[in-house]
Amino acid sequence: MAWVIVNGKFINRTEAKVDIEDRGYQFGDGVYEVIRVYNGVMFTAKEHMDRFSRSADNIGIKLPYTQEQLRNLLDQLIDKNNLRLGIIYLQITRGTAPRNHAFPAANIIPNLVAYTKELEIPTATLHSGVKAVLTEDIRWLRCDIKSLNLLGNSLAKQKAVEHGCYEAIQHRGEVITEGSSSNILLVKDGVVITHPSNQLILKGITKDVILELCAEHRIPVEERSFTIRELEQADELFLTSTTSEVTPIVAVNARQVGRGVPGPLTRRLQSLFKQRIEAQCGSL
Ligand code: PSZ
Repeated sequence: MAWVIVNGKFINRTEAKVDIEDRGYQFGDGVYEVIRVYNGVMFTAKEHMDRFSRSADNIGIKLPYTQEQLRNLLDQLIDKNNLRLGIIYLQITRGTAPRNHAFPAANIIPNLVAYTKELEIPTATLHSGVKAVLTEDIRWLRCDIKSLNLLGNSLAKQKAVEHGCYEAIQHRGEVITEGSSSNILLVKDGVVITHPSNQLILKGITKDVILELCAEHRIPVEERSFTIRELEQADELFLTSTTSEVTPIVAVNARQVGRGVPGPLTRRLQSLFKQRIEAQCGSL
């Protein structure tokens, strides 16, 4: 049986229901996290808790638990579901109230849910790399908030699928922002370049681990905006996310990146990333 958490209670997946006037359902009025679990242990749990608190805070939702209480609930969920390798999905909405754009009264009770899913490490794409397409970034200007409103991201990903690609790389005019559900990093002359974590992108936890690893290993990094043209002339390109880890991108809009195979620095960062996971969660 699959257990889920609804407002602090453990219930059966099939018993969990959403009210039609939940503001998450009607307005996308909520925020979420996806947390990777390796060997039954959450990877970068603290960073995910911090970002969840920040996202909720940014839209004026007060979390009903401390980070420690929440982490404890999620650990219990992992145990009850015997989850070894997979993800936790966690979301909170402003709550249930008669439909009105403006926030309901301050005493509204937020709805928090969490569930788990088994998920393998994507070894094939990590090894061979993936193709991507470019698409205009049509999203709002607070992409730093991990909001439930994913229509822009979803339309971008659908374009990728229709082009036989794994990911859509978004750009605002000439500037590359991020993937539909990933951050984008390029390598040029040994330097890792990626968009700064401002309001135009999500501050990816996987990306930040990579930037930390770069600092530790004296790999030069530039956090700055870069253009479509720079992306086309990159030596190496890769995307990062909780589930895709460090995935090489070997073609963009059907043109090969560098030599058209995963590059040496990408490979090195994949290996350092794996060591970091193993240090926190045990051997894979
Ligand atoms: O399972 C999936 O498809 C997942 S799990 C996490 C994501 C997708 N995406 C996270 C994400 C994102 O949605 C956007 C717009 N930018 C960057 C990222 C990467 O963030 P982290 O590394 O924190 O997962």
